[in-house]
Amino acid sequence: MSKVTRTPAWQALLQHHKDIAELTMRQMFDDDAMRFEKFSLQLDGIFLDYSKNRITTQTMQLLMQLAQQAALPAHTAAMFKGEKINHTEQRAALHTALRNRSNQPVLFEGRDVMPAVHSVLARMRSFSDAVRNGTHLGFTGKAITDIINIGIGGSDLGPLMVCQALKPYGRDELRAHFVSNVDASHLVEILKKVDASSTLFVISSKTFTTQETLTNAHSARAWLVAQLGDEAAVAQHFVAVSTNLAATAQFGIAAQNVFEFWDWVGGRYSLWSAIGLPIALYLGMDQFEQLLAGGHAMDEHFRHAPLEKNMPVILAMLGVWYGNFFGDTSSGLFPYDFYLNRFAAFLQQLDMESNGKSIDRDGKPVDYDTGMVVWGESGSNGQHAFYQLIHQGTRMIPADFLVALRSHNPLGDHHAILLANCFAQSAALMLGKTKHEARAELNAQGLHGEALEKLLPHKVFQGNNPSNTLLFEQLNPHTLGMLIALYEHKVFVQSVIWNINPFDQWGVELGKQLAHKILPEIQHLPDELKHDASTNGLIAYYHQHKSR
Ligand code: G6Q
Repeated sequence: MSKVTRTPAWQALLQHHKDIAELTMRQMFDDDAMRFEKFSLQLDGIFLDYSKNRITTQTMQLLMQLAQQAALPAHTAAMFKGEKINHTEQRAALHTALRNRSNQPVLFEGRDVMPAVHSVLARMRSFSDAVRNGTHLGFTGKAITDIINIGIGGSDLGPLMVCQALKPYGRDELRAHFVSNVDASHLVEILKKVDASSTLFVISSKTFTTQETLTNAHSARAWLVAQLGDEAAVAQHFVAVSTNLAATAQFGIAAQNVFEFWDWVGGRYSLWSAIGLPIALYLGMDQFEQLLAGGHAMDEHFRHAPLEKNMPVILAMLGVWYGNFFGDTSSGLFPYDFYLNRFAAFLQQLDMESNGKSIDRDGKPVDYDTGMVVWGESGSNGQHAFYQLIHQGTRMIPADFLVALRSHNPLGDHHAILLANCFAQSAALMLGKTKHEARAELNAQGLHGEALEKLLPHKVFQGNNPSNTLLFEQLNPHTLGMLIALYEHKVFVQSVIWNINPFDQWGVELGKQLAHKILPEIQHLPDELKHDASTNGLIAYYHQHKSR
């Protein structure tokens, strides 16, 4: 038995799960008029309703005991203190320092990292100001109208999601585009939309060795030089964001055009660093700093609020409850907000890359489940597609609903309808529809006898599907910063319970290695292929058929 499953709280939760597995939320709401007040929390304009969960007061107490017994407060302190908690890479995880808005120093290996953080932020400010106010011009003297970020994974998803989420804070004359896929179609389709003389490329790569990014960057560079007819144009149109200054120099980007960050910033936690440069360019540095301030506000809450009043801890422990005790394998994220279209994709990386681990911190295989599959998309679209499975499928899928109280586009009844749909779905998932209710409904529609009995089972909804609802005033940079940090810390808390390292990603590295090995064989068929029969067969088939 592992350390985690041996804890008294884990053992008690196993028994408690048996005790309450049959309880319905419908019943629990009927029995307790204060349930909503009891299981909800408000923080700086974000309101969390977690009353629609399969929990009692005792459940929450036991979950918080589990967090204590897993030494969560000590692990949290270690992260904020810059200890090398990413032990497989011997790195700290100090993304919180990037958004540290206090005057407190943050030490890493005995040195305060804040002066370096502030210096890069100051460079981001002066560069983004210069681009936005027309001081930094293209090679032919034109103002920049289009920014193209070239990066992938952590060097793409965060800035892309934020730029989309905060579109109302951008301005029409400056557009942000994101190229990540090595499939040339991605780059080509975006290049069709822009004019080289007013386009700025931001090459974002922590390592500056990622095949997809470098391939796209080289092609973009060739395109720009061809369009503007002069190699010298590159200096005005290319900047880089990286920790690998030797590689950016080798690519030909002058030192003054490189924005640095550090190996204590994980890729999927890097939007707060210079990787956020496209955000600063697109929205302006003031808005970027508001985003940082939102992240910092959540950090302060996470560090100092008691566990039972701590938003990331509550969300995390509910996830543990469903994943480890109910055996759920996936969780949904449904923002009822068009601008949060890419939030699920961002969270998918954050959560699944961080907690998709099966070896614990002591190097032993875990004997319990870790990260769940995270998926979702914005509502109400999902209602017309996959929600059916949550309502009437065989699996329980805990879900988070996110919705703003005020829309950026108050048009007629649109927002009221959006809210109504959001609230109605979480209610329906919780309540379901009993046989009795379904029968009454069919009766009212004029159906009786055998016909009714035949249809009846199909009209019953089991309900009791848990969800959280996060309400926020309006999707602004501060709120978004809080929401992102909320989920970052949720993921961290779960990693502590599961005793795994959420900050490495050897699976990503594996992909990077394998592609390098096969590429030469795609380019030229060798005399002998030494992979498994399927891979050999695919490579051979490609060579036989490519010319047709
Ligand atoms: C993130 C992962 C991964 C990474 C990309 C891009 O945490 O490590 O998604 O961000 O593979 O890596 P580079 O930024 O080094 O190009």
